[in-house]
Amino acid sequence: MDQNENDDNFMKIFKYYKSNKPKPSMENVLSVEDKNHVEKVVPLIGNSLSDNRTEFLGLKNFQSWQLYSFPGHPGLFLIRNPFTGIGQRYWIRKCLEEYPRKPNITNIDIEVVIDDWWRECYIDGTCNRQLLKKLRWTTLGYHHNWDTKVYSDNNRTTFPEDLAELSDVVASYLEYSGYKAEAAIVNYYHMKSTLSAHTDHSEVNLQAPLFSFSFGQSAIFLLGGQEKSTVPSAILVQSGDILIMSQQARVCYHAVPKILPAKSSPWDYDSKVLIDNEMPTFKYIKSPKNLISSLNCNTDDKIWSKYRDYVRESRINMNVRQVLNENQTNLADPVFIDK
Ligand SMILES: O=C(O)CCC(=O)C(=O)O
Repeated sequence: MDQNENDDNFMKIFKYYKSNKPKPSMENVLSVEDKNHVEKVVPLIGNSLSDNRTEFLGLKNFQSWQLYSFPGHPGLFLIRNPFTGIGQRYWIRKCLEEYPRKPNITNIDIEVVIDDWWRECYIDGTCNRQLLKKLRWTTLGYHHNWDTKVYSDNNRTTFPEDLAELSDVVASYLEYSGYKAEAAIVNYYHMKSTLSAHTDHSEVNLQAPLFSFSFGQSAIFLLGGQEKSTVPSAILVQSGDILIMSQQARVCYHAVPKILPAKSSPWDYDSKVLIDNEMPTFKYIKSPKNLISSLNCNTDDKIWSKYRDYVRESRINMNVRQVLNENQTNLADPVFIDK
C-alpha cells in the first residue's frame, strides 16, 4: 500500500459502516457486552467511594457503574449506562426542551432564529415534524465556532448548572481533579445521520478529558489515531453510555458513521419517584428542590410521550469539554505553565 492509500484508511472504514447496501458486519464492532473482544475491551475497577449527588442527577450508585478501557486506544474509557430510567428521561428531555432555547445557539439559527424550538415544534397542538427533524446541534457555554474553530469570550453564555454538576460527578468517579465543564455541543441524529471524521482541538486545555453522553438510539463510534491513515476501531455506543476521551485519545480522529436501532429502551425502566428528604451539597446547582421536581415530572407517561416519540427514532449526544486551564477564568487570562 502506498502513502496515499494509507491516508484513506479512516474514510474506508467510515464508508464501510455507513453503507446500507451491503449492510456492514457487526463482527468487529467492539461492544462491552460481547465476550468475543476480551483483549480489546477490558473492565476496570472505578472509584468505589460514593457520591450522594448521584441519585439526584439520575445516576445509579458508583458501586454499580461498569467502567471499561480499550488497550488499543490509551485514554479512551466507556462507562456502560450508569443512568436510572428516570435519569435517562430527565437528560433526554433537557436536550429537547431546554438546551436548544435562546441564548443557546442551534444550527437552525442561520435560517431563522427561534427562541424556543421545542415549543415551536408543538405550538398548534400537533407536531411540526419538519421543524423537529431540522435540529442537528445546539451549543452551550463557550459556543463552538464551526468556521474558525476558535472559542471567544464574546460568544459565551452560562453553562447549564445540571450538566456542570453531572460532569463533575463523572470527573470525581474517574478521579480527575479540577475538572470544569465549560462548553458542550449537543448533537441530534436521526436514523440516517452521520458525523464525519474530525478532531476536537479548539479548547485551550487539551489535557482535560472530554465527556460524551449518549441517549436514545445506538451508534457505531469510530476512533482512530492522530492521522487519518490510522485504521479506526468501531465501538458500539448505547443509550446512557458515557465515553471518555482523555490523554492520547483526546486528540484522535473520531466519527459516527451509523445510527442503529436500540435493542431496548432503558428510558422506560425503573422510573421511580425520588424523595427529597436529605439533600446533598451541590457544587453548581443553586436550587436543588427544582431538580427533584424536574426529575419526578418525567414519571408521568402521558407528559413523557412526546420525548419518547423523539428518541424512538433519534439519538442525542451531549459532548462536554473543559475549555480553559485551571488557573483561567476566561480566554484573556494568561496561561501559566508549570515548569
Ligand atoms: O455523537 C457522538 O458520539 C460524537 C460527537 C462528536 O464527536 C462531537 O460532538 O465532536
